[in-house]
Amino acid sequence: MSLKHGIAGLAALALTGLFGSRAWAGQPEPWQFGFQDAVTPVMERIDSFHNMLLIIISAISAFVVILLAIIIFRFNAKRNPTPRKFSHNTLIETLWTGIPIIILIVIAIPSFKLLYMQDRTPPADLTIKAIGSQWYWTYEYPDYGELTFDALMLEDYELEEGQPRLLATDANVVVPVGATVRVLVTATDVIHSWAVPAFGVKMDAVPGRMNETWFRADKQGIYYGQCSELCGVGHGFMPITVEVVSQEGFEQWIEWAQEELAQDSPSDARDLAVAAKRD
Ligand SMILES: [Cu+2]
Repeated sequence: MSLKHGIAGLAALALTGLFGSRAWAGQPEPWQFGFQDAVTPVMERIDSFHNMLLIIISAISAFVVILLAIIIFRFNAKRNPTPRKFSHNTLIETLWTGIPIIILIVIAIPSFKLLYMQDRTPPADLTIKAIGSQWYWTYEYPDYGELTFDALMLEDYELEEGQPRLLATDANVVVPVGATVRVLVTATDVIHSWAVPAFGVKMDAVPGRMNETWFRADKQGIYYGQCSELCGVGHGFMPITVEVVSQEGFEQWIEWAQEELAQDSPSDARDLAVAAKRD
């Protein structure tokens, strides 16, 4: 590989890291640099906020390193044997107080806007309830009557072509593309966390408490996430699979799911299923 190609490769890698453009949407990939591709407005803003912070912290680090280098080389005991002994400089002191304040304000404004955007659910087209248990998720679609189902991780031998290991589940959360989805998050036993990186969503699932978050996926596809709060030995094995489909596809799925998935889901059956998976 020539030097020119090497440098071009490095530059491409750096750009991919910064601005993220990858083939496998919705799941991590080997040697991934940066975030997964954003498919919601919230994640897009998280991406650009992250990129802005990266530029600011890189500039600050470079500035400090350059100052240190100047001090080490120009003002060491050999080159500068008799140091001047003044203290206080009004201009410099004003600058080193004022500039950091300005930098913090520049960071705080988009940060608060983003927090507010994540926190306020716009009028929702669909509500989903995600209930974390050791170690699987239960989903309810309260807009569609009794529709409730459990989603357990697929074991290696159950995987079909194209399903990622440790991320695919036996039942997917299905939502229509472009719909504002309110997600109510809670848990039955310990604290879990419902997180999907491509959506910019991560919400704690706390027993006895109902948390709320939202997403609007603007691209069809399958997006994977994982429980993101240490919840016991099965913590790494309770993934989240969200399938974003067309409106017609969603309506068909609802019809199918109401017949196929919405068993009365007694907890005994659920516990048996979990026990069988873990053996
Ligand atoms: Cu968990």
